[in-house]
Amino acid sequence: MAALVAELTAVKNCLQRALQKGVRESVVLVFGNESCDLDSACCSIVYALFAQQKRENKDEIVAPVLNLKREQFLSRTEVLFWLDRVLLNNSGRSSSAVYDEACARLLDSLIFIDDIDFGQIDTFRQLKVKMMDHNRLIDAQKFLEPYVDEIIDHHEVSGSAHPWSNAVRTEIVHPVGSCASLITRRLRDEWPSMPSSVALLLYGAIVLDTSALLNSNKTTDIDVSAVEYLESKYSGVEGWPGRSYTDAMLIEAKMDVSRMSAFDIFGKDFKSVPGSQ
Ligand SMILES: [Mn+2]
Repeated sequence: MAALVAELTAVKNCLQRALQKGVRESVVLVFGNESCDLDSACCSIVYALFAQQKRENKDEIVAPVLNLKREQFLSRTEVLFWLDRVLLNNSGRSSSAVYDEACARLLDSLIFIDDIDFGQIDTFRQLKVKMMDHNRLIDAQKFLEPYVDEIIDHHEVSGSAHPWSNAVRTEIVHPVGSCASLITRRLRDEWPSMPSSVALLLYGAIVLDTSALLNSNKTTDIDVSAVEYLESKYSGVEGWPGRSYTDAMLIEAKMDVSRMSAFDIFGKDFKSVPGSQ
């Protein structure tokens, strides 16, 4: 499973080279929303890996972007826990132990918003932005609007006018418990061979967002189909955790604030996207 970390690291290195040397590359950035909850983080990573597989131009760099600053990420305890468990196969560690040195490689492989010098994007041959788990750019990222070419989201579209042109491919379905359910629905047809670790990233996000499909206020048929599909295809894979165990682990990890500073705790639930979850 660590193969995915190597893949993410390679993509990040390519992006950094392009940014530092002003190489005229074609770049696709796959953003989650700025809460960087488990849903956003997993959708961003999984969809970037998918788009990378499917790209026609093999020189194109497709990179997931975790939409918060690197220093803030340690407060997303359940995200770090899940990435550590799934991508580094650390099923034995308790959530409070995931901040040790073994995580350094994982953190190094991830791209955060402050890793990108947006002053350099004019040097790219082409830039495309894909928005996962949000459908409206925050003010600080409005400059990305001309580059947006795809949106997959489960939030309600606020405001009367749809801000996106017809050129933007949108799949905005509300209500759905988790954006990861929409991604699963898409990949079921378009990437049926996705590795089990990719499937598990999506599974954790859906299970946490819907309380293992038991939260009737959030769970929809799309979430149920997604979970049932993932379980039917992957639950026989070694290390695949059961539905309720997955939920319990993620809740425990989310509650684990033992390594967080007061600033992180204060900021943990801050979101400025209306309706983000
Ligand atoms: Mn979401």
